[in-house]
Amino acid sequence: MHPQASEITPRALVENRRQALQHLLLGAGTLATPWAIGQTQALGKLPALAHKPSQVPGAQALDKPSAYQDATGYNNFYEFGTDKSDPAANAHTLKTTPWTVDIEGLVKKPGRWALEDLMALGAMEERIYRLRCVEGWSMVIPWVGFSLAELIRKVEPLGSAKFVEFVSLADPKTMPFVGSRMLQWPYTEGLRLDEALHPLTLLAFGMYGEVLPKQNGAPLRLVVPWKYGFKSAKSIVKIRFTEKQPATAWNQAAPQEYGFYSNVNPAVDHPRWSQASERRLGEDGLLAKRRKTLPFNGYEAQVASLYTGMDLKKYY
Ligand SMILES: Nc1nc2c(c(=O)[nH]1)N[C@H]1C(S)=C(S)[C@@H](COP(=O)(O)O)O[C@H]1N2
Ligand SMILES: [Mo]
Repeated sequence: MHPQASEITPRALVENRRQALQHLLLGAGTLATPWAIGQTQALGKLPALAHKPSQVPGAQALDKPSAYQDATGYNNFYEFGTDKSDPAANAHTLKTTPWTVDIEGLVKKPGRWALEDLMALGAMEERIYRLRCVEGWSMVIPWVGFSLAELIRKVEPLGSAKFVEFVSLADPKTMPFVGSRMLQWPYTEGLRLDEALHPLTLLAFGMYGEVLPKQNGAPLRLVVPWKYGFKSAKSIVKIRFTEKQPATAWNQAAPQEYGFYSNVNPAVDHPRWSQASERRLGEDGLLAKRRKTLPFNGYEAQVASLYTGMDLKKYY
């Protein structure tokens, strides 16, 4: 379970701040960024990932990043269970080395990439993005990675390529819920090629200055900040370029609930609940108010032009 804000006593806060300062002095992690000084939890003690701040418009969120403990303790990663606490408890079995990513389909340069070669392809940047789950909670995470576009340009899509499909690992030996009837496995997602090429679409290898924790989709995942969280596939092993719109795991499971586009849209309710507001992780005390959900999750200025002329109620 992730801690309720109401459970954090003033004394615990002081204690945590003291620990954070100790970390800073010991040089662990990358606590030297301004937002991190106020972190109330220690970071994950995972290997640090060198990066610079991003210049991409929209990548410098105004909201304060969520506590590391919330971002890593309250997750959806159905390969490891359906409770929010399951991925943190179970994902330790995921084996992230060696790791390869296959580039397939309509590209001039298909092939298998070793993780290390992929990571060396672009300059690592820190991008502070909101991520909103379709279930009505959200968080703000300082991701580390680079635009997916850098990889796409390298593999040279053919003129016939119109969509990009992302395939997550599905290893029943290390992922206890692969095989459950929740979803069809492997977990798959997809974007239109122009969405995949948008500079905000991030190939993420880290967060909070460190490599990704397993429960957050190590060793690499997508982050598409203007879409509901399920579009951001974790632990990717295959990227396929297609002419036709690919099937996606959630769309196959419940097509009337999870469309292909799934842009965050407070005006389009989920069939079973409103999407007008959201609960920010770490702000769930009794008195905390829900936040109004923003169109395109707050990235309207950057991405709305991708959808001009489209009826986003029909293409939800
Ligand atoms: N492979 C895979 N990717 C996935 C999921 C999943 O179950 N399996 N869950 C999605 C959902 S519903 C959300 S909200 C985000 C959550 O990312 P986070 O755990 O880093 O917050 O991951 C998405 N990517
Ligand atoms: Mo989600």
